[in-house]
Amino acid sequence: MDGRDLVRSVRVVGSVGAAQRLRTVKAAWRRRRADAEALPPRGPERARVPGPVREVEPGTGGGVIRFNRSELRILVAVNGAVFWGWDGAAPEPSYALLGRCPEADPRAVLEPDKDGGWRVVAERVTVVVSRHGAIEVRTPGGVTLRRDLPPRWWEPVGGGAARWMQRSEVPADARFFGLGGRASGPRLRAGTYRLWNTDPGRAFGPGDDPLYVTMPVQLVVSDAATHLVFHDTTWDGTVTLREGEEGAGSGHDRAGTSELRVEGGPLRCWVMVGTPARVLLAWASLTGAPALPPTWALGHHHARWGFGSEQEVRRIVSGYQERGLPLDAVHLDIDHLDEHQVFTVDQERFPKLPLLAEELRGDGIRLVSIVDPAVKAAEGNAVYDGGTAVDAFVRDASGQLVRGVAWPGEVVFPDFTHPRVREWWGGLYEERLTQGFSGFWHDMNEPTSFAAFGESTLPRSARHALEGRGGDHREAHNVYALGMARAAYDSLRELAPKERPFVFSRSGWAGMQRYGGTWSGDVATGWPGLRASLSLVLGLGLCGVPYSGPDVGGFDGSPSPELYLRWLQLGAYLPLFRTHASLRAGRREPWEFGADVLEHARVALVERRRLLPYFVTLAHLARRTGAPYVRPLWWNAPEDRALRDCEDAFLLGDGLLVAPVLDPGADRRAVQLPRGRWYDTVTEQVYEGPAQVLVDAPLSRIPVLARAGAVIPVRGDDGGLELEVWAPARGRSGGGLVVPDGGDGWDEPELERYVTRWKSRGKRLVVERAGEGGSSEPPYPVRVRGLGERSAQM
Ligand code: NBV
Repeated sequence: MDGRDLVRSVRVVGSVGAAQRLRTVKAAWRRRRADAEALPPRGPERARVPGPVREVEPGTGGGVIRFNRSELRILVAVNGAVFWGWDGAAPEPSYALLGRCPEADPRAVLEPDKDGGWRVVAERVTVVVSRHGAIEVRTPGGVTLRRDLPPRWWEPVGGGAARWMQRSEVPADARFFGLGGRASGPRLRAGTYRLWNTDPGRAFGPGDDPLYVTMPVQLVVSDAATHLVFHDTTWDGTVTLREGEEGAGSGHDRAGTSELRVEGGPLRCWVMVGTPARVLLAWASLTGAPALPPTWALGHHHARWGFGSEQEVRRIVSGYQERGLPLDAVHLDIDHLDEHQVFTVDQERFPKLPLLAEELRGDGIRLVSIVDPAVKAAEGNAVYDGGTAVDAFVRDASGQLVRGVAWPGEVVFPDFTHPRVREWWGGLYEERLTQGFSGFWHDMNEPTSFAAFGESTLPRSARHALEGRGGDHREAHNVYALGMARAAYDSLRELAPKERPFVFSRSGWAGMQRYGGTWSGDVATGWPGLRASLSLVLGLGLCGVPYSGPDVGGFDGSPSPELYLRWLQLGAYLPLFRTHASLRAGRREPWEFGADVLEHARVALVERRRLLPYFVTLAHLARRTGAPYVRPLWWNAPEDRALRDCEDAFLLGDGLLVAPVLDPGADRRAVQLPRGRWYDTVTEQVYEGPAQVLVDAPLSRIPVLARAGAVIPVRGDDGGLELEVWAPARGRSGGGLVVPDGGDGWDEPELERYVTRWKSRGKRLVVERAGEGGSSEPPYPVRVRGLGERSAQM
């Protein structure tokens, strides 16, 4: 920590000193008391299972199967997804779907199965329901992908929310992914994962769970097929996973299991079956297309808690400019606010913010503002007064405002599950736009309320509108941030209609991609934190949230020069590429780690800028298809078990394979290659997959391989678009998609398709644009690489 940081942190610690500590003690007691009064401990409960089947009522796309003690509604939708809900639960209302429930597929019919069971046969999946309510999901070829045992409910005898449990079996070879952002993945090993958005309260590593974004979304990959299952309930719960074991041909396989226990809410789920790409497409069609970030948001961002003044922001920006290092956005944290109050500016330290924003914009750099949901509970604070006027803040069961503690001191929390509150809150972003901000960074929205003991969030008994249905925080907690993101996104579309909103949010839930992305949160500085960064991005992508990235360098402490560099090199290939650190952390500017690191960091930053058109293309493809930019290696070959178990490398789109260095002291690393020919993009050395190869990884770069035949749009030296083409193997062809940058508005650029193939018996490589009226010359300069064909000595 240097002198400046020390002074700043002393100032903050001083201000969160004794008074704040006392508030957190009081708030914790208040929380405990409120819950004890409004949510008495569970008394005697009655267990229930569906019992035997009684009657069946076929309907379009499925029907209703009545059991003695429950009824099951099944629906096959036109996008191939299957829905079922127990106790008659329907797909809507749903925060994940938001009115997007697809139509029923009239071709799917409910018909009798053997042993008194029933089945629905659809194009891509068959669902078989046994006479006691076990449900099997099978491929059209008849392989079972998932078997849900009959569920079990526990109902309080005196009434109230029923808890429930659903146990499922998956094939012995299956691997689990998803459940939101998990630090210990992307492959989720045996363990219990909680479904409750949580601020861990300190910098986290791979052992910390849950984190800020949890989702009841599992992606299960097995030899027979991939399936995604989404249990559409926002309530607190746990998922206990255990991978299966194969009996090495002995016929004694042990199935993998997943046991979901939820504290209340409907027991209903969606299942999608197919290839990973098909499944993610169906998921995006169900929960909404990922928002397209503005182009500048695909560049490099520099953030810092504790810039502390306009001068410091200028100093950092000049530092980048003087050294010729690309920079596209600067983020201002809570230290630019007036006493940490949301939608204010500290006029002493940031007296001319709009001017600063304008100057930066002139240099192609955008300003992003942090936005916390907690509002200082003080009359005279305009946001508090405005919110009070529209009755915006969360109340307890007796109708009193719920008071918590956050950075500004005693605070209240807007209820984002009320449309009126969202509208009011959304309007507040106008002030931010006037200050010159172009993007919004939602923090502390799990929501977090500091507490000396117990959970750091609102009382579970706190009341929420839940779109008019009414309920408490147990149901609203996990969708709190989703509502905040929706409020911001919807309003920004009106306030600044010419630009696509840029909103990213620490917490969220299924469907959050509609409004933007997320970031790692406070990932701990250290090699395990670096690994966790990749786990989060991959896992979130498989839950339909393609835009995310870590705090490059880690949130706390001081990374070694090597760790900082390796983090920056990884970050350069992730969708959100942002350097950020805590108030008390050491420096994070590329020039603070010595001359060598600066030069290597420059290479990474310049390469990111060169790849910007590729990122733009991937962002468009994510929006149109649901496919994440960053994909696990098994994306196109889920049946390849070696790839399925590989967690330290990823595909960036179809064309590149990135193998970050995640361990100290490495100057080469093993890379598991998918099938086909791959080129090291720096040495052009050729590798043939499937294979595990050893690749050079000097400090100056991490290995990035290009798929033979790939067409990658890059930024040429003149700033225009160029096509980088990696020669297909002789006799083979290749290609790639390009979506040109249509600016930051709402224009829909056309998707361009390029093909590469050998002609004249392997003497000439042609690159053509494929169109409806035949092929044509590409309208951009083309650079072919990999023609030297240097094979690796293996
Ligand atoms: O606003 C301060 C920090 C922010 O820098 C960080 O990125 C968030 O994850 N914020 C958390 C609140 C304080 C954490 C100790």
